[in-house]
Amino acid sequence: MLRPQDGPTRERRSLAGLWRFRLDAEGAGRTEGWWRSTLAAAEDMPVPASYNDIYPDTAVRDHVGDAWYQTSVWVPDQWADQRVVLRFDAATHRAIVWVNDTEVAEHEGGYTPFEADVTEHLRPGAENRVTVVMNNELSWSTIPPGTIEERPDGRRVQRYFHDFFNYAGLHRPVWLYTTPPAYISDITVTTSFDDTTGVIDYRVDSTGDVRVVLRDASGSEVASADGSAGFLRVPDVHPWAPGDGYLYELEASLLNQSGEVVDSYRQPVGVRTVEVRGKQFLINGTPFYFKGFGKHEDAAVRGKGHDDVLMVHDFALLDWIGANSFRTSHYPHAEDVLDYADRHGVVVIGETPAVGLNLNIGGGVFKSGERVPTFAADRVSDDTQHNHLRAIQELVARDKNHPSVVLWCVANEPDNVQPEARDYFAPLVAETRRLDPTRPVAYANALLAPPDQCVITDLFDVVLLNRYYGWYFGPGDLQTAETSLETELRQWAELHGKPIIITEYGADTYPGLRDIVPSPWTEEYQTELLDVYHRVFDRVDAVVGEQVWTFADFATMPGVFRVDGNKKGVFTRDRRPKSAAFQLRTRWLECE
Ligand code: GCB
Repeated sequence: MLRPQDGPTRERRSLAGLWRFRLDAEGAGRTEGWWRSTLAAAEDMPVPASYNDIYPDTAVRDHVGDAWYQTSVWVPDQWADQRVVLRFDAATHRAIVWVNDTEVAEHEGGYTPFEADVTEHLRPGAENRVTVVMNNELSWSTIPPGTIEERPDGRRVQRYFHDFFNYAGLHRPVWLYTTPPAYISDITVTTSFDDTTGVIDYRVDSTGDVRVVLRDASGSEVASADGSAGFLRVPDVHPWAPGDGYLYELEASLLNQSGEVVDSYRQPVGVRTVEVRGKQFLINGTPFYFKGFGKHEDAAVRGKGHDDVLMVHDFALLDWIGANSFRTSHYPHAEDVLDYADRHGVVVIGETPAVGLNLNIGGGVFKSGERVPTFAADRVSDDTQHNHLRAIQELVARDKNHPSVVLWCVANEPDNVQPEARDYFAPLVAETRRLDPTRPVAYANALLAPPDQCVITDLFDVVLLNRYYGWYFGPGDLQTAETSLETELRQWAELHGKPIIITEYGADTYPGLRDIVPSPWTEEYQTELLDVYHRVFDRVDAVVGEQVWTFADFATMPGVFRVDGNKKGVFTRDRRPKSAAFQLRTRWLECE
């Protein structure tokens, strides 16, 4: 699915702004047909944004069930002979959409786009009603999973096993856009090198003859070809590389029988390769060391609402601190973010929303006592796997052309010890590789058992480890943390001989809490813990990356382990630096 764009044959209109909004915990709107008229008793709701924190009201923040959004859009007369598409960059977690009185789309999965051809349902030269019923419930079959508890007073409360607030709503842009009736529906590019020549393997999905032209960043044509699939060769290519987001532009044109252009689409292309060789992770044949963060989409008031202001600021902070990469924990981030990463040479680990597939961890906290099985007919089961597969398919379909994305992370901290985990993951890994043979595949591993008890890591290309020695394990004891971490990393390296990226390490830190003798929650403890980990990473050559948990403090569900959310940020939620920010900046800029 191509992102909407303006061009000689296409036009787009953003539906951002204030929509009518109404909560519907009882689900009355579906039976009463609320899409058929102007939404009654509605309040204003900005789009894009999560709805939870816009009004200071627990009924909104903790809402479970349906929520209705509605807007009106003027469709110009000139669009009458065009194909018109309604596209949601995301709707969390599921949505049904109506245009005027007609249902046009249904989608589940809160972080990937969906669209509908609404040509037949729109009235050009008139106002048209767009109504969406959103639902935020998580169950055993959803990705991520969750359960709903009913309280004695009848209230329904959403529980979940992951450690970030269950924000919901229209988090990302919504578009109405046109294409000609005959149109280009998809483009796929993969790239390689033949010595200093860049080779672009392209495929254009459409219904007719295709011509492609490749231009460099100055707009000069460097290659062209006829046909819907083929290769373009660029002598003396300028590769896309970490820190150098050089992009070519592939213009694909769909031609009619007289050779006239009926549709065209411009696809940015970064020429680069990714390879895992032994214990190394190579980008363009050169060993790459990941420096950066696991990062959430999260901000005060907006929740997970996409915001260009915060996006540009966050990338500026990544640059300031000397980071070269981040992981889109724990779901695909907005497409604008990946475009930005492409253009600025920032390396991305792209993750699915498969987080919380582990009943031995709750809200980020490890449970003690007997191990609880996660994979079972009445828990994470075939239905979950089916939805997980779809989440992978939609992620790869969306992000396959982004040079910044170098690795697929198909799950965060799943139960990797229960034998059934292998049957669950093997088909998912196989499908990811089939969909995209060019990128390595991984999952992020939690410390549940020693490496030799893990039943899934050999299915993957890279070992991603989230580690909390000195925090959840032996809080306050950094000496033991240092030896335990080193021992464990050496075991992984020996057992698998694959590159290891530490995708999480860190400590909750209350900003401004200081101490001469570092103790948990102080800024000094956070910096000292990071120092301990860095010493170990520098001694173990299989370690090819360090991504601190986390970039900035973020909202979580309430709990006694969380003080106004998760405080492991190197920046506060409003992006002020803790001491650790200066420490990381020194380390990361030094080893550039
Ligand atoms: C983890 C999870 C992450 C949590 C973090 C924590 O292992 O992957 O989602 O937020 O720990 O701080 O507990």
